[in-house]
Amino acid sequence: MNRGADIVARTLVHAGVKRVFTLSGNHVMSIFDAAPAARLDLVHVRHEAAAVHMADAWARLTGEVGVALATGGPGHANAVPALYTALASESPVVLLSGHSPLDEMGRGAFQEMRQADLAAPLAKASWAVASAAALAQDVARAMRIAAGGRPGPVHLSLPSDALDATVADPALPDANAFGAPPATLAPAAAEAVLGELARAARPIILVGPTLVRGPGREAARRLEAATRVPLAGMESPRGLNEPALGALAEMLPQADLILLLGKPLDFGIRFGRPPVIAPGCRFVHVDPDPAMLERTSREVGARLAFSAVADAGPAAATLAELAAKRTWPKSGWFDEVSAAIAHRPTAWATLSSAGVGGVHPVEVCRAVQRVLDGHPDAVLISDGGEFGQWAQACLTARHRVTNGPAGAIGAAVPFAVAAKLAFPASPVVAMSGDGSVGFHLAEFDTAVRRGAPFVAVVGNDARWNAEHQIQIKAYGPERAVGCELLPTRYDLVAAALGGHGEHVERAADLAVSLERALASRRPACVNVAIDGLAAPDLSRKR
Ligand SMILES: Cc1ncc(C[n+]2csc(CCOP(=O)(O)OP(=O)(O)O)c2C)c(N)n1
Ligand SMILES: [Mg+2]
Repeated sequence: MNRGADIVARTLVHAGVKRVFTLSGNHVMSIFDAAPAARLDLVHVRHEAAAVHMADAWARLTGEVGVALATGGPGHANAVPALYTALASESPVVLLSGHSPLDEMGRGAFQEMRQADLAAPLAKASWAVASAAALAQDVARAMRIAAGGRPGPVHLSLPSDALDATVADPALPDANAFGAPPATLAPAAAEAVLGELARAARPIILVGPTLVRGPGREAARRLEAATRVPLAGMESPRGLNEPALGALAEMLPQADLILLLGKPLDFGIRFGRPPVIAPGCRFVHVDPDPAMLERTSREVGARLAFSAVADAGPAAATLAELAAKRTWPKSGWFDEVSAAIAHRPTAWATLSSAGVGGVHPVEVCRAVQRVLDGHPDAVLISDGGEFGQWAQACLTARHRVTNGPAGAIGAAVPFAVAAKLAFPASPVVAMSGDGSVGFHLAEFDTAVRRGAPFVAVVGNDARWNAEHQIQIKAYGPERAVGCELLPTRYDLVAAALGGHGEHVERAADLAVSLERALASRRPACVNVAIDGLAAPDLSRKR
């Protein structure tokens, strides 16, 4: 059929999209109708924000554009907030939303809403398709924008009359309409960057989210290995204090040159100012977005030694290739910074819970790490509060999806569903606080229907501990208010939704519970009564 909805479905499949994450609604039923014939898999969920989170995790784990589909009006409005996490994590997501018919706009149409305006601040681009004839090219353009430069979410509203109309020319866009050639780093610019690194005594490379995953991460690691300039990935709202970076924050003030590679100068490094960064430290900035380079220049002035526009991944690859042809000065700096990043208190290795007040998060992580170590392609999801900080301090896996620089809690369960669909043979473990896991518990139902058996490990301290910790530090323990929760049996909720539940009160039971959870082959919740500790302190200055 040459109906607009069929063109949309066929265009997506033509672009390599196998599945969309969606929740039904009047405005998009034509696309649901078109999906089977186009061989487009509809993963239908329980909340539109979860669909966007799934598309986000799918994009980060596969490198493909993740596509979410919501209905118009309230469905769209539910989906929009989840774009913020994708935006901050530089995740190429396209949110397609149904929309009132164009010929009823301004006349009080059903669920009429200025949808593009609503999504615009959280997206790289946001618009409504103007006619049925424009559908295919607009879908291609949305995907191209999402994947290009600094990747990120794009929103496209699809008016229902355009979806229902017959399209006169059903030709699909050329394959190259779905992606633009990357902006590479010119060899002369690359040599200038490498020259700055080579001349510095204590250089550090800081990279953004696209260089901590997939092929970008491989290129970044090659660059670090060739230059022996220490490199750190930054994708946390806690900036340099991300627990995965150990005691890096202690080394940064000693740096005399920082290469920002696809990493904006922002709050995460305190805008390049002392005491986090030395007043004399110089910067080199390579970024896809000229506005980011201008912002750095405004912030640090003449301390910006060199800048160039280029996409982060290709720039890292070029730099690595050219760096391998140079000889690099030997110094102890690389080992010093690496040791700081690797720093974890030695007591953690042998730490065991007293048995009162719940299991220590380090013990939970020790048991989970054994699961992750059991598979070369294991996926770690980390979300939510102080427990998430312990997880990020203690756990490593080949693939990691966190709530990222946005710091928005609650995406663990939808992330885990998408991760299991992307890596069916891998163990997928989602670490979440008890507060955060409550946001999207209903997605256990989606996981059961889709046969996506992940394991959610809930650190249950019966409170919103991260905020409780702020209260006791800033206002005093007697003024802590509004952050208490109940020791809810989230394991029983998962079981009621058709999954598997485990309740753990003693560290000694963790291993066997995790094993049973994995063996159940159902989406599982391991609900652990933990000691509600503040996030780990990784400084060595104590
Ligand atoms: C969407 C969103 N709402 C609120 C916050 C503020 N916040 C950050 S951590 C946190 C508490 C999380 O509680 P829980 O998941 O139980 O983890 P815990 O800190 O208790 O380990 C809150 C409310 C946020 N970051 N994002
Ligand atoms: Mg909690």
